[in-house]
Amino acid sequence: MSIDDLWYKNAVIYCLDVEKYQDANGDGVGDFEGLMRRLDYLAGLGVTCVWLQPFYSSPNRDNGYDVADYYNVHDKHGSLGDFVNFMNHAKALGIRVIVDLVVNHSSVDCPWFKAARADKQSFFRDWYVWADERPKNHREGIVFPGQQTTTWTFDRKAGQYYFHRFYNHQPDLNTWNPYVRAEIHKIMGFWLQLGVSGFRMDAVPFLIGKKGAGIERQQDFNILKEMRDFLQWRSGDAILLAEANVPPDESMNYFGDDGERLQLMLNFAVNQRLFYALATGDTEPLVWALEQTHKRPANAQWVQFLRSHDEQDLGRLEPEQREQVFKAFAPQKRMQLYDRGIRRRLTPMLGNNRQRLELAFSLLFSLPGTPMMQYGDEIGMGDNLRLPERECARTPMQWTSERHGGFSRARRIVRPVIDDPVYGYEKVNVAEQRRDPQSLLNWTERVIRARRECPEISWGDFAVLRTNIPEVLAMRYDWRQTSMVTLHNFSNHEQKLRLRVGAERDEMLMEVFDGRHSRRQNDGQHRITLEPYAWRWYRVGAPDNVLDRSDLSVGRHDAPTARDAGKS
Ligand code: TEU
Repeated sequence: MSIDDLWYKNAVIYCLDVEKYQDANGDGVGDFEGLMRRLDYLAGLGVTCVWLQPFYSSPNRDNGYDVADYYNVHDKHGSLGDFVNFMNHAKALGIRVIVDLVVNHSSVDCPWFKAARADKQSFFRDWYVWADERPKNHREGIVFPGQQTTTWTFDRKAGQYYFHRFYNHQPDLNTWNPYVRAEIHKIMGFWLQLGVSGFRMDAVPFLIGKKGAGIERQQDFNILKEMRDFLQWRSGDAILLAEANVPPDESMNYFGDDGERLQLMLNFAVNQRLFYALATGDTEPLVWALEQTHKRPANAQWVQFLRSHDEQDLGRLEPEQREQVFKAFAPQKRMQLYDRGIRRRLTPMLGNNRQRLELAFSLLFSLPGTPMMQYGDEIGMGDNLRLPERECARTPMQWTSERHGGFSRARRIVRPVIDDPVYGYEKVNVAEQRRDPQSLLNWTERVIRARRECPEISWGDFAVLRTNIPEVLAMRYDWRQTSMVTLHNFSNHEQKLRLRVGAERDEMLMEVFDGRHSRRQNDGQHRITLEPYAWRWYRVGAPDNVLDRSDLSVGRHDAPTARDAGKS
């Protein structure tokens, strides 16, 4: 096996919603035709994998996470034919596509639910979760506090209560029913046949849970193994990426001890502590999360991300830590959401400060794992807090300074494009930033290029290096005969760092971006001055070593061993 076979390890994932990306037919809603025309933009940026948020037939009461027909494209985005055209162009450009698999629940508009509620004897009745009485704990486990008041709602047609972990228009599927499991496989098979490279699995901890009134917490991880087996019989190199916001010590249950379940998991543990570190300069909880998520099977991988399409969840921080992040990044109540998170976009959270944005992106692209970016962050898009809940950060992509930011030529569009004086489309757009060599867009493109040339980060083992400055995160990556070192200064102060690298040939550190190399001092340490919020990526060793390793990235080498891949 070569490095290219485990393509997801060194991928750059870009998450987008077809509805908000590009409208080609002028009806005000983004579509596959429009997205297809923008694929060359994504290829130019260096994206290797696109994650599409739900584009299926849906009443769209939760941004498409309420699916009515799992086997179709919503007609506002085009037809299945347009989808296949889009897939074909993505393939031609070498871009892989993964799609959201939302099978913890369906929409109330799904024909399965319609049949289930209409008739107690229906084959579909047991596809959902029912109770005659409303369970006493029906307020426990609500996901959207403030918007959702219960997890059990009475359905008059059915004459019973149904369970819904999320909004009441999203009845939970009974995933312990073998027919439901078979249907999930069928859905996967359908989209695999159309060429997708895998799935971002929504709400995995809930999906595998046993559901019902008065049932003790019980999870069936075998569901994940069954899905993985099915997936790989149908398409050997396809992947499952889990959205599972669970404590680090539960993560091996999702990967499986021998990597037999899901290949990828979003790293929520690191994500929350990363924002705490950005807010306070205190890197200790981040180091803890990195070390806690160090262990993984050789074929598995963490996905690192900054902001997503959801709120910035801070629910796993200590209350006082959470307060500090709120104070720094969301000081007004209207910027916060669900008592646990922040609903703003990345750039406004960081005060539109270029140094801090670069620091955040440098971390995204150098923390151990596969980076995933949210559409629009590459140009520093803002948010519109007048829009409700999480919608504020889901506005149309800003392409040009024309009307609606070049997203659509329609008079009215699906959501207003941002038009405030700081983040409005006239100032912040792709066309403008293309012309400016120093723009965030061009800078991001350069970082992605560098990142793709650094398989040590995604394939190697890593260690956090202890230094004299607690506000600096210093890391070393080792893979085969090469090593890298990254430094990130979370503080607003210049720092004089003393660093012991502890790798072979560490007398020279060769900086990847600006060429400010470092030579080891007689006492065995490097002395490096870091400006406020500065970051550095170094290759360890003199330039000949740099040449050696370019040979490693072209895929002529064997599969990693467990030792290579950071088994601890
Ligand atoms: O989110 C599932 C989920 O569990 C989240 O609510 C998560 O716990 C929370 O946002 C903390 O980050 C997914 C989608 O990402 C979200 O947009 C949907 O609303 C939700 O599923 C329901 O389908």
